[in-house]
Amino acid sequence: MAAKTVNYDDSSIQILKGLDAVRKRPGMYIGSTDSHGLHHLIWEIVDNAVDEALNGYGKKITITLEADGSCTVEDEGRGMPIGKHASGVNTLQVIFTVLHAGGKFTSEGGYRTAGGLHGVGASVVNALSEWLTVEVAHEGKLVRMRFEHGDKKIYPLEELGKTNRTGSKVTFKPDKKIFTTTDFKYDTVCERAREEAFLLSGIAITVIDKRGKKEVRETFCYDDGLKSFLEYLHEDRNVLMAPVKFSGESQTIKVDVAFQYTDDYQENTFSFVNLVRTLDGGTHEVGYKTAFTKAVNDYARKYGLLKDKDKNLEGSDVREGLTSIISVSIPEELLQFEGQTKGKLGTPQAKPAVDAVVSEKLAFWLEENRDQSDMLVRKMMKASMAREAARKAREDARKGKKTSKAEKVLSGKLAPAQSKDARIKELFLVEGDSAGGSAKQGRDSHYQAILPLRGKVLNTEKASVSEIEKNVELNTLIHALGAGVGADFDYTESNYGKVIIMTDADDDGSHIQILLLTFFYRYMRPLLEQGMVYIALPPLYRVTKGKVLEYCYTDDELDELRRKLGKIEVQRYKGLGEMNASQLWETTMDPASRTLIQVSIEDGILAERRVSTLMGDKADLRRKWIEENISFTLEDDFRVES
Ligand code: 2B7
Repeated sequence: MAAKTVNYDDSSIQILKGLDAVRKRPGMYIGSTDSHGLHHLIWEIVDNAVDEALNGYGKKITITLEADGSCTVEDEGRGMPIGKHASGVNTLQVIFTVLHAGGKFTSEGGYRTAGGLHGVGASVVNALSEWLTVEVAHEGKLVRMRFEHGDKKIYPLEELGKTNRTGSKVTFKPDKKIFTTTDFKYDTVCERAREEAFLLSGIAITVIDKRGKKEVRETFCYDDGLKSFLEYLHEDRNVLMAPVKFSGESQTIKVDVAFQYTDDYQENTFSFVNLVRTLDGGTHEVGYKTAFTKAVNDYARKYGLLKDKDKNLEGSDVREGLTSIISVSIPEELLQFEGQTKGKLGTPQAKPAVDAVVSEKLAFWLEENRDQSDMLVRKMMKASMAREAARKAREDARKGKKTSKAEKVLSGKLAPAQSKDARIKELFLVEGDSAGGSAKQGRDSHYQAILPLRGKVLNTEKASVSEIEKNVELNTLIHALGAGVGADFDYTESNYGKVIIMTDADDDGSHIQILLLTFFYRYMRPLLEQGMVYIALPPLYRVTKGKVLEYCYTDDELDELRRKLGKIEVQRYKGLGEMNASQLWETTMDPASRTLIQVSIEDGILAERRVSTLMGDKADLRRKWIEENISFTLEDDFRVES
């Protein structure tokens, strides 16, 4: 981020560094040079267009993925400044060739709202592009400028003529030498465009893809964005009320929050700072939660729903089934982020600001909507009683009955590992008893434990905690991990460092994977967030030719082997059960030769929608979703890494 005050030496060093610094270390400026970094280029440019729109100029932004692999962003703002800059050159040239030029132009009394940590601007995009053109309609003139490899070749500003409209248009072609991929993903661009449109009520963002045979386009525009956001998230859930939204401003911090209850058990909070997601929360979330819990308790006491003898409702009771969106805009000078990935807001002022808005407006809303409020408080009291009962049961268990219960649940099912070191231990969840038997024989029992899964795994998307606790398979799994479940789950207490799902490579196997992942997503999410869940990849084929024995894990590998070896003998594995213990060890369990797929959550919002669509109780939506996403594989739901 640009320093607020720069002395002469600093600024001249910056200019001397120029764009080569960006090309040398692109990661420093855009995070990475993979697909993620590539798409970042688009958002850098779009951020500027969004800022212009937020300043009140131009409500339409268009992003076009061009046939030649370039990307165009267009707005209907005032048009970037095109006059001579103090330094003597054209202002457009400064914008696109001087690092950190951004902030200096936005001092029109407003502050940069869009963009978060990497808000480094147009020059970085130019530096990482083979070429970039900018067309500006400003104060009656239409002009154009072109750059190649950033500042390597700068064409003089061309005057194209007169115009009576205003706006800016930037087209850039990402540099193939810099990025590991230069293939923009239409869906990725749409997802983010939709999210920005939700957060920016009234602004229309259109995404156009001109690369295919047929042009595809979608426009995202919401009059009441946060409410639409909740409707989108809850499309296939049973909601208990219409979405509620509060807005306000406190000490230069703008606050928008919206919430809605569903009949689910999970709480979900999506928070944003200056349009950027704060995955790890921070002071704005704390302010929201504190105020929410207090307002509800005050209401419940005032109307005698909570009696004097009753304890207050806890935050987790209040938020059971609650989805919240918290969006704050904070002036740049107050911005402060924390944590390893800088995904946590540290700005102290955000807590009282959000607290003030929510306290006042929620208290008012509760009073104005007595029927709904009473219904919600009764639901929260039920959650509170369930929590108390669970706590009591745990306490009883701790007083002596625990070990016997865990032992009873696990006896005869789990083949435990000998080591006491959780970090090296692996828990295999194995489909079927026969494969479970081979796995038990073939494993390294020092650190590998086997839990065979019989019968169907429960669809936890539709089940309550008590149903889950009664389910034998999941109960066994919970006890084997020994780290609790739901709100009580603590991954640091896990008996295993890796949980490995091992199923047949067929439809049933994928279904079991999805059911287990759904359970982890809903009830042990930190396990996924910590990257502790894996999927084992058993081979599809056993190939022999004379004395040569090889295993193939994909059809491509098999084709490759055919090309290499000519005529071969191929055995197709229909299931894990067809392998004997030593084959299973060698191909699927031995760390020296196996392939594991690590499961992680790519994007909370997408995962949320996909999990609920796939596993929810609205079968028609599920069918529609699967039809529309024919390429459905696990990778679509959960990002997987070998
Ligand atoms: C800080 C740099 C980036 N800027 C302005 C004015 C308008 C304007 C911009 C923009 C992206 C793709 C098409 C202000 C210049 C800031 O100063 S950036 N429009 N659009 C944009 O980047 N779109 C501006 C005051 C008076 N006139 C124009």
